[in-house]
Amino acid sequence: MDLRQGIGLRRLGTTADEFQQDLLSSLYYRRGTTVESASPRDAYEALALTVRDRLAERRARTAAAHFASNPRWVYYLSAEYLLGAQLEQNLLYSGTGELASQSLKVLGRTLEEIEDLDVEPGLGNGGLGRLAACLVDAMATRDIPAVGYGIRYDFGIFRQSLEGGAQAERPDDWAFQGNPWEFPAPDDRQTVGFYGHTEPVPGSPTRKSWVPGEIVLGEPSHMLVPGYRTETVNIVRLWRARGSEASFDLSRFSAGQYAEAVQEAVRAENISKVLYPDDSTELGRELRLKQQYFLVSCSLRDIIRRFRLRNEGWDDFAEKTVIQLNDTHPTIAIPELMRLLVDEYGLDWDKAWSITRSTFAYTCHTLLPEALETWPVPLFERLLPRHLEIIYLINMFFLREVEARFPGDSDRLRRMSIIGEGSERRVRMAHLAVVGTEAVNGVAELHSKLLRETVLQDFADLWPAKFQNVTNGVSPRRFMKLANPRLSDLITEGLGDDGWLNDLDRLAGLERLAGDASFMERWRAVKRANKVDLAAGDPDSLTDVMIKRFHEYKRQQLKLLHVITMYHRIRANPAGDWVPRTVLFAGKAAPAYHAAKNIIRLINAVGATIAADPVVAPHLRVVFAENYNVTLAERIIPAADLSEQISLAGKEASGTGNMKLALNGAITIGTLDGANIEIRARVGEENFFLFGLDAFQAAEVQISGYHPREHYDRDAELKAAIDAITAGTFGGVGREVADSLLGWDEYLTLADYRSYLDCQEEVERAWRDPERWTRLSILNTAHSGFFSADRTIADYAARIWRVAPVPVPKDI
Ligand code: GL9
Ligand code: PLP
Repeated sequence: MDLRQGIGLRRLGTTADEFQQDLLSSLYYRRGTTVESASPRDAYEALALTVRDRLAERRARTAAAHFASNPRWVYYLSAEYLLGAQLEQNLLYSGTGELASQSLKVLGRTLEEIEDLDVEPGLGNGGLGRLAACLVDAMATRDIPAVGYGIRYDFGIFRQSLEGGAQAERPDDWAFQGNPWEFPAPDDRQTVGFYGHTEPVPGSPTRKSWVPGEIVLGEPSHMLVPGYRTETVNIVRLWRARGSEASFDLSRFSAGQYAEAVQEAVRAENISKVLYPDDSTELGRELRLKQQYFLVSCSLRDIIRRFRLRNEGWDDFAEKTVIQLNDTHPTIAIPELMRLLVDEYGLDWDKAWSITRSTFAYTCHTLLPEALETWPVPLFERLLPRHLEIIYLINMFFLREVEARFPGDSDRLRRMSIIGEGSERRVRMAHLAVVGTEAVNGVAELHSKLLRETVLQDFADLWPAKFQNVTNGVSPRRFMKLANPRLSDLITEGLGDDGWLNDLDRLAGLERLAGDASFMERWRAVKRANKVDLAAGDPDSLTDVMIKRFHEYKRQQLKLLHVITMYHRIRANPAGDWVPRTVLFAGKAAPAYHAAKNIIRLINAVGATIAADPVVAPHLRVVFAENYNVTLAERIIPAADLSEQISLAGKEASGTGNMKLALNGAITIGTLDGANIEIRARVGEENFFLFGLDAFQAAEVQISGYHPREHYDRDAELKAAIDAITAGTFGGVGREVADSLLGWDEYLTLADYRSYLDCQEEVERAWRDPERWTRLSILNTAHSGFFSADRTIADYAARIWRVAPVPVPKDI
């Protein structure tokens, strides 16, 4: 290593005195205040800056090492990152937790009170955004040179509260007091065009020039993403939209037309104003497409800028660059790179296409047809006229290739076309993503298989080698070490050291302790203490959790039918020997998704009825925890006994909550869906509560004609549960839920009801035997090491990205 590349930074101190000095200096010189007048916010910001400095020093060395080695880079493009709170994580990753606790005393504060001020950036909706956060964490931990690109939304995922048992939404102004973790980089801003028209370029058949009708600026800032127990610190770079200078109309302002004077700037800034709460809403479709192009255009120019710092010409671009598309949201990157290469840099079409295709890879995260994005052609044509032309050309060459392989098969051409020809012509983003990339992957074995065999079957016929599986994973640092310190300490003691945090397969070493009486006793005590902390209900009750976004396919309504049936059973036999249960729900519903919101209301109505019933309340309690986010997940997961993963088989692409819960010793009750299948295969059939139709059977039921009423008529307990809703037992709430279950029941809830209830009885049999339950719990943790995001990243690195780690030396 050439040390001249190094930056010769003074190392920041590692003693308590030095840390305290730095804390005070942050307080004085960067917050501009004093010990005497420091508010809790000042203390928080000063601490955050002091910790951030430690990471920034590593970041500078990382940049130097990367610059020196000119590696192949991974660029992760994602419209969402659900990063979680930063302070606790950064204390852990910089090894300064103890120093911080000590030093804060000088300000008369405790770390706990400071941590409450550390708001999580809610820049994602749920599983997909949280996965992005776990993957960037693992890339840094595995020393992969990588940058995550995203959007710095002013408002993240809405804050949920309950009003009269119904979901209410408030805006999430997450950074309104500032965000100390972020480095603005206005020098790297980019210019993005929208609308306008295209003009031919004389002498060139493929080149065009695009004259945009609106110009918006993208200003980046970045957050540091440290690796755990390694020197690497990568970044996530987030773009914020700004009006250009020209967007402020001084003459109107001077004439007193204040609103008109800024209207163009306001329109520009709206692009990064809010995260879309899921895509089940028709609202703001144009703005959403604008967001996607904004992210893509800024990020690609930044990627090219970075490439050209280190390289000349274009020959090495695809060799030095791999761009991972997190779902279809950033897929316009494919025509955008073509546009940049052909129109702006003058490459010929074939060369540009060969570079483009070997640069991108695409991860699909769904099987739900309504979640596969398509855009109306007229909208595309108006907003991105040049991109539509490029898409048409890509499609023409692509369909020629299909025609050559399958001559005369016009049905196939119609099915595979990037342009869908229904009542309205639409651009199919998933098709564009498959055509324009080198690799396509699903996120769990079953999901990848179903992609190949159903939604993307024609493409898998054409290019079988392109399709792969990379099963999702989660960060053991955040979801074990930070979320569950008691269990982590016990595991470390059991295994002899804490190397498992970077090598999660080592959890398998717990297997030999699964029969050790004293270890089991302590394992139980940890779970109990976590339940006491959570304070959701009796810590000795079975804590049964269903925490995830509300969606009909996930089937919170099935869990609810179980609760209502329990309620009926206990009322019918108050003296019975009931297993006390606390059923905990948490999750948000998209604001426009009425069916999901009705389920939330019904849960709360049922919960209230049970709480008010002196016969049932001692045995059964229903809790709805408001505003599910990463911070809340970190509190609930360690306290869970039972993990509800009960989606209709074939609908949940993977799930990651299921992995977090299993790693924390919750036992899964679940269908053969998504990654549940792989969890069961690893923890063992006898350590997993399986019920319900499998994906094949579910498809058969649906094809052969499904009649939910037959189940209702046949099963007295099921009938009683649904009748109770319609009869008004729960205050008349939930009739729409009952109607949809009896009317069509799209996700076969009634078909799986009996099997689910039987399985819950097995759960209770196991629970009544604490030795058995504890063994199950330990074995779940012991055999879930595969679900580390570090393994996921090792898979991407080896099979999709073909990148090698670049370790950062300590002495650079
Ligand atoms: C999702 C899938 O539905 C999940 O099964 C999967 O675990 C994650 C991550 O791969 O991706 N796809 C998707 O659109 N969401 C997922 O959770 N939804 C949200 O993020 C709201
Ligand atoms: N939302 C949040 C806040 C999460 O922490 C997670 C985590 O795993 C999810 C959503 C995804 O949950 P699931 O995989 O159960 O859909």
